[in-house]
Order: sequence, then C-alpha cells, then structure tokens
Amino acid sequence: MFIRAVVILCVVTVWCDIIEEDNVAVQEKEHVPADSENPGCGCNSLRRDGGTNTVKTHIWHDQAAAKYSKALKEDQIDGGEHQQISDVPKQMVWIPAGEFLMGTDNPGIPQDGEGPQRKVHLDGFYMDVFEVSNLEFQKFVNTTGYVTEAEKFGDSFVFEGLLSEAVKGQISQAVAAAPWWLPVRGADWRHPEGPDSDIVGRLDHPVLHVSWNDAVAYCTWKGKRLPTEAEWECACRGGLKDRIFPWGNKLNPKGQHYANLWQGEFPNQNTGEDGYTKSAPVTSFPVNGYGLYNMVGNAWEWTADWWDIHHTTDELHNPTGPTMGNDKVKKGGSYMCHKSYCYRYRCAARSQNTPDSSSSNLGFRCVSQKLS
Ligand SMILES: *[C@@H]1O[C@H](CO)[C@@H](O)[C@H](O)[C@H]1NC(C)=O
Ligand SMILES: [Ca+2]
Ligand SMILES: [Ca+2]
Repeated sequence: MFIRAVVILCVVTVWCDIIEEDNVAVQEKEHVPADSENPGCGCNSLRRDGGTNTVKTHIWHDQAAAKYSKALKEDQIDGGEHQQISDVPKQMVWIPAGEFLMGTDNPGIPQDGEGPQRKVHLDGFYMDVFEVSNLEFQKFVNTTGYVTEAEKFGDSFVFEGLLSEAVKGQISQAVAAAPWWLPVRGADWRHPEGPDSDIVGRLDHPVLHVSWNDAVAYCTWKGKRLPTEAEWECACRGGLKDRIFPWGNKLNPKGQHYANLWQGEFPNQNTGEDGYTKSAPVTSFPVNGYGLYNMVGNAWEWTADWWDIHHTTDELHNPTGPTMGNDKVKKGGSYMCHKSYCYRYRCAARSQNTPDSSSSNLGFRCVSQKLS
C-alpha cells in the first residue's frame, strides 16, 4: 500500500517548523485531567464482536485496493469524473518535506503513548484540505457500487445523544466502558443516526461510519492513500513547533472557536457554543498554517498506522508505524471531545479502533505524492 513514488516537486526543502509563533513560548496553563479523572470517551472500545483477524483484514484490504485501483485505471481511460483534476489543487495542499517534532513530552493522556517527543523526517506530500465529505463518498459509491463494512455487518456505533427515542428503545447492548455508545442496526454513512436518519442537507459534512478498510478503499480509488500517523501529525501542526493545537496553545484565541468540539457537560449537555452539536460542514472553522480544515475536532480521522504506545526516540525517516497490530491509529478527536472525557483534540493526541470499526464521529482524509 505504501508506494512512495519519489517525486521531487520541491527542490528547496522547507522545514515543517518554519513558521514560529513569536510570543507563545509559554505552554498553555490549562488544567490537564489526571488519568483517574479521564476515563476516556470510550471511543477506543468500539469493536465488533469476536475481535478482528488482522490477517484476514490485510487480505481484504489488498483485494479492495486492487479492485479499486483497477476501477481507477478504467475510469482514467473513460475520463471518469474524479479524473477531472482541475478542481484538485484547491482540494489538496502540499505539505513540504522536512523534520518536525512528533508527540509530546507533556502528554495530556500519557497512557495513549503521546510521548516521548521525537524528531521525525518526512518527504513532502499532498493532503486533502477537507475531511472526505458525504458528497465525495457518494460519488465513490455511485461509481463503484462499494458497500461499506457497517452496511455489511448491518450496524454501527452511534452516540446515544444523537438517537431518536424510537431507535434507542430497540437497543439493549451497550459498550461497558462507555454506555453512551450504542450499536445501532441500520446505522451507516447514509444513516448516521440510525435508520430513521439521512444525510440530506449534510452532503458537505464528513462521511461517518466508515471503517479503516472503507477509508483505504476510497483513498485507493482516488489514487491516494491514508496518511501515516507522522504525516497526519506534521500536517496537523501546520508548521508550528511544539504547540498543542493546529493554531497554537490557546484553545479559544480571542474567544473564538477554532474547532468543532463539545461545550457543556459530557455526555448529557452539549451547548453547541461553537455552532454545532454534531458534525459540521468540512469547510467550517479557520484553516491551519497549511490551509487544512478541521484537523482536530469534527470527525476523528483514520491513519495508515497500526497502534502501539511505545515509540523509539531514534530519529526516523518516513515512519510507517508498527508492522502489525490489532488496532489502527486515529487522530484529531471529534465533535464529541470534551476536556473532561476526551482531551484528544490535540495534534499529539491519538486513539485507536479495529480496522472494521465504524462510528458516528469517525471519518478520514487522504494524501498522495502527486496530484494525478
Ligand atoms: C449518486 O446517485 C444518487 C442516486 O442516483 C443521486 O441522487 C446522487 O446525486 C448521486 N451523487 C453523486 C455525487 O453523483
Ligand atoms: Ca460542537
Ligand atoms: Ca477532523
């Protein structure tokens, strides 16, 4: 999957940390909840019954990749819609090659393996400016007939607060560690809050209820791939060095909201002070230094890497994470994240799910070495 075509598009090397904030040297003095206070959002406990056979997953993923690569090639010959790359430049931005500091020595959630901070070198790459939207995913499904894993399994995890009483009444099983997550029959990307919901009026919102395998199939079809965790985090930092958020160290500079998060008391009260109590259009909120939207908040984003909490401090070049594992790394947090429960809307923060998992706050975006 990780074909790294060496494309020397950028002769001058621009370092990831080239942009420095002048006067934000002091780390933000915010209350960081102790581990005991921070049971987590439970969004890492969402896994399908019977766990995951990673070997099987690999085969599935390779097949999917082959299938959609083929579709892409055929489409190129036919001059298919997604090959109209005239609108691609504004959909992707170039993240320049360079080095950056990955992770943090001041972890918000140490047990997630946010530290230690380590120097990582990356080749340049293009990244989708937006989370993949329902509209983009609909184009993919319309063209290929792709069926997501949530549709195959017949269910997906939905945050209880989003469900109608009718749907809630039919569900008995919940996630032990996080009772606000309910497995909902008929929940999928077209029905984000279960069978009585739809995406009408939300085509510009991030596609949700997509598994890691689904995300890989989509990116492959687009001639792209999922970002490695290192690429995602470098992009999240937007050229800033050693900052908490994509825009700096203050959560709400000048009282403004920079991301779609949770305000109020989780999980019972969401005031929607930032304008949204669930997902927001992928075009919402200010961009970071690289011109990327919603790197933290809105939808969690899958990365290519397997999950592990132990990291070497050796300087690495284009790290791709562990060679195997049970869970894939997701980054950025979501509209459900609140400091009291899920202080994961930080570039160094991370969480994990099995590659077949899907939920009402998990999406993705793709990267590529070149634009075509
Ligand atoms: C996908 O197909 C449906 C049903 O034909 C149609 O309503 C929708 O507009 C199509 N979406 C895209 C993005 O082409
Ligand atoms: Ca919100
Ligand atoms: Ca996001």
